[in-house]
Amino acid sequence: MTQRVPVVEKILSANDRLAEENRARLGAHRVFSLNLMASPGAGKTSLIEQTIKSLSNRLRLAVIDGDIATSLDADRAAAAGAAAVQVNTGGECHLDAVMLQGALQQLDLASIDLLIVENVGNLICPASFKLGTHKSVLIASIPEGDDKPYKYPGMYQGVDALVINKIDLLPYVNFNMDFFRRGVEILNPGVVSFPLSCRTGEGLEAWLNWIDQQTLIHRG
Ligand SMILES: Nc1nc2c(ncn2[C@@H]2O[C@H](COP(=O)(O)OP(=O)(O)OP(=O)(O)O)[C@@H](O)[C@H]2O)c(=O)[nH]1
Ligand SMILES: [Mg+2]
Repeated sequence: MTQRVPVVEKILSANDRLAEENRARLGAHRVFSLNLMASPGAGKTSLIEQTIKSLSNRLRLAVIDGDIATSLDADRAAAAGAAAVQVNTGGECHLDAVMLQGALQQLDLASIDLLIVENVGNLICPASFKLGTHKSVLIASIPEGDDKPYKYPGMYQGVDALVINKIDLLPYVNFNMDFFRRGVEILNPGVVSFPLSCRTGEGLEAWLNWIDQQTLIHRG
């Protein structure tokens, strides 16, 4: 008789256990952490750069960047003024808890207040793999189109905050904000959202206040 082995479930539960360990490690050093997810090019690194520039005078920031290849994003985070570690997933479309564990070992957690993890650009796989971070944030961007909540529900459902980036492009793109927001509301009622532009700086203040507040709540 053929036996079915629930391999995927086992992988995910092993990942969950490691994610708990990561969470405990971060907690031991009072590091508040964000998992930033989005499609490729939505503006994850741009938002990280803006966040570092605005908050590094009062918070000690570190960034872990996940990409299939290159250290381009970690280089940008380092140039903006944060401690930065690049993880190359070698083809995997998401970070997982083991990768985060390895990256955490390369950081001096005792000298970090806020850790931002930039996940691999993708609206599917990152939603399935917990990392152990405290809050997850999704960045949507105007040129992606207003139908993305409907087409990628798993990602929109699980996040704690939503950034809507590139609002400077609203006059040039056919993006129906009401339609977009209705889709978000069905999946994630009341989720806090930050329409902003990393390019012009419009709306950034509210995002920065949220991070500040969350870091304060977490670190007590
Ligand atoms: N017009 C406009 N362009 C933006 C904005 N934010 C980012 N961009 C541009 O969008 C492109 C992608 O930005 P990144 O920050 O590299 O995006 P990312 O999500 O980190 O990309 P990957 O890491 O490759 O998935 C760059 O050319 C940015 O200059 C914005 O608010 N408005
Ligand atoms: Mg990036």
